[in-house]
Amino acid sequence: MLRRLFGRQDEKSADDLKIEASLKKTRSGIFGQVGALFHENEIGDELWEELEEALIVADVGMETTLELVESTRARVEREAVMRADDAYLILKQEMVKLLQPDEPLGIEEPRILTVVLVVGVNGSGKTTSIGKLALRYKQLGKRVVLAAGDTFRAAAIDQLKIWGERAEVEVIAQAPGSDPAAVLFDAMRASQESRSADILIADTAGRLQNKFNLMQELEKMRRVAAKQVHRAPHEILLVLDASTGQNAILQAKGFQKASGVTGIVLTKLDSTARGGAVLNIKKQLGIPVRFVGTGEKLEDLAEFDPVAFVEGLLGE
Ligand SMILES: Nc1nc2c(ncn2[C@@H]2O[C@H](COP(=O)(O)OP(=O)(O)OP(=O)(O)O)[C@@H](O)[C@H]2O)c(=O)[nH]1
Ligand SMILES: [Mg+2]
Repeated sequence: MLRRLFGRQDEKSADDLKIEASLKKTRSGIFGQVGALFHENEIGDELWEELEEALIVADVGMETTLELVESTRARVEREAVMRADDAYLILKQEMVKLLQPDEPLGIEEPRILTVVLVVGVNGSGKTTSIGKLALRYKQLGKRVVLAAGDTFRAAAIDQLKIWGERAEVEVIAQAPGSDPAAVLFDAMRASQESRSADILIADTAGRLQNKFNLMQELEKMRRVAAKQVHRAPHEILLVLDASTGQNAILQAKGFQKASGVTGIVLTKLDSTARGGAVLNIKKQLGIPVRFVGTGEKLEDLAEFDPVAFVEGLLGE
């Protein structure tokens, strides 16, 4: 039903199924009770109050919860909806609306070279997600090259090379300790010249959003990229661990300020019951979630889809 309302075919895509499966923990937690609220109650103050409580407990965040409940309630009243089932559908629609990105993802737009910079705190899943993205775009027929911009540890370069081998794409690296901006510069040049790549994805070292010098380093990478290719980096993807809750908002604000962020990769959705935080992230930051990590393997990545996400969260 939700799908039909958004003009979608009834068949679920492979990505939709991954999203649904990775939300199992979240769905069987507090979100499982949201559906029950609508099945057991008539429309009225009690229902709205209980819904508010449930969403706050489910990590949707106070402000986002209040807005979501208010917009649902306003529509129920305006449209003179009488049945709780129909009100439930309106809640789902309001959630989808909240999650809908303002613009489509720009990675596949035709350009000389698309440059994607991947940033985030330590251990959030950057390098893993880059391997997964490489496979995804390779399978879509793009020529993908990876740049080992995490020069902080030798092991980080090796790790990216391993993901490059798995996805069967080339990795351009320099010695540990090299300037990450120089690595990016060289990789961009190489990608344009002999390799004629379509997409260059650059890894970066994990860093805390409040470390000024390290954030300056990202800004330098961005400047260097912009000099080489018009409007590069075209996407700056912030990788957030789905289980970090409220701290994810702080991380996003810090990175947004220092390096700019165009989209979010939300990892480890499979290993947390806190998937509800996605609603809050979009509302508070206005940054769209573009991909979700649904496991540790190469193929465990899904392009984020609001309808599939809401269905995964609440059931159909
Ligand atoms: N379950 C699960 N684990 C994930 C996912 N994405 C990443 N991981 C795990 O998270 C851990 C950290 O992943 P990395 O890719 O090394 O993270 P990173 O951000 O590159 O880390 P640093 O380079 O040290 O900052 C690894 O154990 C990954 O297997 C995911 O979507 N689901
Ligand atoms: Mg890494």
